[in-house]
Amino acid sequence: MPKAVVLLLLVGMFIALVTMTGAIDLVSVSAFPHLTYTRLEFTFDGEFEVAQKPAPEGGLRFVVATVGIGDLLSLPDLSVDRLVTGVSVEGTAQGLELCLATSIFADRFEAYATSDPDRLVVKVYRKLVNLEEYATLQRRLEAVRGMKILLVDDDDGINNGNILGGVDVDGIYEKILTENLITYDILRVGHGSAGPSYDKLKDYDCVIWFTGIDALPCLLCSADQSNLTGFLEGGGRLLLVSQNYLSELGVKNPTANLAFKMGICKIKADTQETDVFGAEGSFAWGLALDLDYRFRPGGNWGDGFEISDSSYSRAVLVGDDGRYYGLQGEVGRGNFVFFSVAFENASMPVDREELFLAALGWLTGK
Ligand SMILES: [Ca+2]
Ligand SMILES: [Ca+2]
Ligand SMILES: [Ca+2]
Repeated sequence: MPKAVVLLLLVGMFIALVTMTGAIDLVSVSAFPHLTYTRLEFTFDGEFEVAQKPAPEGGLRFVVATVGIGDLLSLPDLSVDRLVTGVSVEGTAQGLELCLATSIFADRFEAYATSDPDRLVVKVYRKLVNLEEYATLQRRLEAVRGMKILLVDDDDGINNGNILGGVDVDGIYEKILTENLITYDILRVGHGSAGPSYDKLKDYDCVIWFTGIDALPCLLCSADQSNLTGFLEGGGRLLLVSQNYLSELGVKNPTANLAFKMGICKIKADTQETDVFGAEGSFAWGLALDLDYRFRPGGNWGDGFEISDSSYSRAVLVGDDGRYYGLQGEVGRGNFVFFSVAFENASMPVDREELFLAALGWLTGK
């Protein structure tokens, strides 16, 4: 037998052995009720495969191919939840069956897996039964569509000319805008170049500017910052998404930069916070973002910050660590929304879209 074949056989046997002995357990089930959805998290102690199964009796049913229930498993009490009324776990021949009983208020749902810890996250959304609420959302969308929008792709990705290490995240923004029938112009900032001039910006009602994983020296250079400040002072609306603006800014010349005008005073760089929530009283109230960072291009180098006591800006996103990760406010006659997290890495596309549209909707209010 050739050596290569023997090696392949040995590798095959090894893989089979690992698969046989690699049974994993479901170790916890948690529920997190929110305003518009209920989120359930099933945490396993290893990698799992899951498939949805038809549930003729209603609700949702999933089968996890690798069987096992951990010793300390306790199920959350969902007796007062409006969307998910119960959860049950049962071992069957096909694998572990997870069943969620849903109420008549529940509508669509989404499920996705995350690693470290290995979790199955299921979100069950509230039905939009309220016509007034629906009309409000439609009016918001109409207002957003009414703006002349410039999308500034400053992620320093491959399509910006950074062919040796760029990661493009522009597709995420284009998809949300296109799917919601929001028209826009796009401008790609070339690798190593500054962004659009003030003269270019002032032709638009709204500028959406994102920097992806871009870092120094051309992340958001002083020309970009003064152009954006001029745009805001003249009455422009800005949505800025940058996970590295604050960390690269550091402490140099804080009085002259855009962050200072936004009211940001203290920065904690690159916290890698993974759970951020909509702040009460902001347009994001009730939303939550899971920010994955281990297995995604583009990392998660979000920066936490505080705002000065004299600032009228308001927190939009707050992290588990109590720091701010998003801000809304006014500069001159204009208004802005700033996210200091890798918004592109949100595990749940529907959260990302909801937050993005809520931000644009809030900008139209000025
Ligand atoms: Ca790009
Ligand atoms: Ca740049
Ligand atoms: Ca950063």
